[in-house]
Amino acid sequence: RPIGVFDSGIGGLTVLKEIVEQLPGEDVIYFGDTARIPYGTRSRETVIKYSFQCIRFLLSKDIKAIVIACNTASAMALEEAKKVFEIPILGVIEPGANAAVSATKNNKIGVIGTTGTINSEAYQRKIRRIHPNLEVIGISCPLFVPIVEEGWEDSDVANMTAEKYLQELKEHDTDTLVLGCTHYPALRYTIGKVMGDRVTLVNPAYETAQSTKILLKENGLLSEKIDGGKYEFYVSDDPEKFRRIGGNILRKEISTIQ
Ligand code: DGN
Repeated sequence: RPIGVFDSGIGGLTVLKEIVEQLPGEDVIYFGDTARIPYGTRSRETVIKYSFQCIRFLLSKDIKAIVIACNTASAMALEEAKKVFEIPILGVIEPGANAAVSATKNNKIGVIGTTGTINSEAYQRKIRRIHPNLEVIGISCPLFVPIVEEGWEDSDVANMTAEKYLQELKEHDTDTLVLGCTHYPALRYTIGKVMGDRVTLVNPAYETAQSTKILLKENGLLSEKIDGGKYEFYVSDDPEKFRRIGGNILRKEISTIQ
């Protein structure tokens, strides 16, 4: 049976990409809620409602586990979803927080994400719960998502925007930075350049694929195939845009979208 992955839209393909690389034998059904993106500016109630609808859609496809690829949905809806649905379910926050705590040497961690993710304090709380003495600074970077969706991730605009958003983290001498939004791994070269070599960038998409493997193994659900996973895509609007930008993120052509 496949793994179900959902996101507010296209960005969650950065998580799918890691699952494809790290778990090549797993079949995946991906749902992108492109009609209702962005989740990042919506209230907690709305994000929970939308996330539950995404989960119910995936459950209708007979999946074995769910990965919430969207940071905003993970921040606001994961705990609620775990109470309601019995299927193994994983978000991106905990894997990202764990990796950040392991990486920091000076105990100063920065987290960047949508306004919803940062204001929810989900990363900040999770990190402090793992290690109460860490300093965590959260900065919302709402302009990064449209920059990536324009394909401008390595441009002057991206560079200037990153300089402005990340200034405070540089002043605080943050040595570890969590890329807490699905789109931000696409900006890692620009962000890395602005933050400097000393700073470790944590990609929750990568960490989530690692945690997915562990979750499947613990539940005896790991596929017996070692490669040849099949991928099915569903979107709630604009399949053409999904194909164009999504193909770019996945670095391969998305043939069927429903
Ligand atoms: N997928 C969202 C996230 O990771 O927070 C970003 C896109 C959005 O809904 N704004």
